[in-house]
Amino acid sequence: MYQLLNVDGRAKRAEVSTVHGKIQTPVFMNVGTAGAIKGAVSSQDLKEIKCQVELSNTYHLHVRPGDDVIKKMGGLHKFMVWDRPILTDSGGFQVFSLSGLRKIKEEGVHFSSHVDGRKIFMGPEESMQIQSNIASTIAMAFDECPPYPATRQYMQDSVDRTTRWLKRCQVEMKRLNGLEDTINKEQMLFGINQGGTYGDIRIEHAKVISELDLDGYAIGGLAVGESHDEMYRILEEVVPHLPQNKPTYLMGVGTPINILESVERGIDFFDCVYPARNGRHGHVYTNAGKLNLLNAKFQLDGRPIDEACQCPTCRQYSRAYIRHLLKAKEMLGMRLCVLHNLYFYNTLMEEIRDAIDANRYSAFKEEKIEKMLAG
Ligand code: PRF
Ligand code: ZN
Repeated sequence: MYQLLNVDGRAKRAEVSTVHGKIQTPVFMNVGTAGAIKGAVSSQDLKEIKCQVELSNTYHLHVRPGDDVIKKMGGLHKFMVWDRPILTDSGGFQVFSLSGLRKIKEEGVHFSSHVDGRKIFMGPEESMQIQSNIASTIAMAFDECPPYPATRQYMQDSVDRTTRWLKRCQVEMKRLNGLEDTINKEQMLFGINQGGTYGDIRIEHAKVISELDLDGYAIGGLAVGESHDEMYRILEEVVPHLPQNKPTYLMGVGTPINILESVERGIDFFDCVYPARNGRHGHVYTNAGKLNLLNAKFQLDGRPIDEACQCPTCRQYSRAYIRHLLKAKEMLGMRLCVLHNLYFYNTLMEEIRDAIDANRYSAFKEEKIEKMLAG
């Protein structure tokens, strides 16, 4: 259930109700691909750094430990000790980006596992079955994320197949939610809009999938190599054709500036590996831009990463100490940077929500971006 709380231009402030509690949007989902945020971050840490939604991957959990294991252990919430919402990506995108040889057919995709090379088949029904076993709060439809660039003909054929797959996902999800031994019988399903940078294909696809009355709508196939301006143009064209009374989710995006710009174009949900990945490399975000803590100038710097930050890292540790840990390859160095970065993103989303509530989003966005670029 999507309750719109305020609209400021095209920016939306809403509350999404789920069986695992309410989600305040706009929201950034913290990526824990295989059931854990990389960098030794626990589920308890996630609460401390204001994470509302954890995101995991169907493909990774199917390959290891196996969704049958997760089901036997009572579902992913119990398994990873996390009681807030979990969104699972469908496997489509990961199959395309991770596995070597793959063959796309009408029934689904044949590919080999990146762990042991074992042959695996995944189609819309398999993806729904795996996500039902994982028992996430929100399941994503099984789609193809076409490469960039792709010819118009390839794109049209791919989008048409993604539509047929979506209808099969919807039928299968309804069936699974009605089964006696399904863990989460209220699992939600989000459809995914595709079409690359072809505005007309995207709009037509958005209209078709909007008819299906899904629980939410994602925009996939962006941030795959096109320019930021092209991505923003597509959002301006497509978002108005998606249901305004449902959540919209921009998959795999992005930098703080990408998020600020996309909220202004009507997006509610985001996810991205950047904060965790950058943190593991000692690259940290501040309100005055990014810092590389490996830089020699931080050797004797007793200040926290960001003076204004209230995260568990900044409340106690100095730049100099964290730099030392990173240099010495101590795991704690990565962990402290990842905690800070995720807290930074989650706090940015809080500020975004406050600005929309106060009808000052546009001015807030301009100020925020100016400061980040000045650093
Ligand atoms: N499809 C799915 N997951 C995704 C994408 C997509 O297109 C993207 C594209 N940025 C990220 N994650 N299923
Ligand atoms: Zn901090």
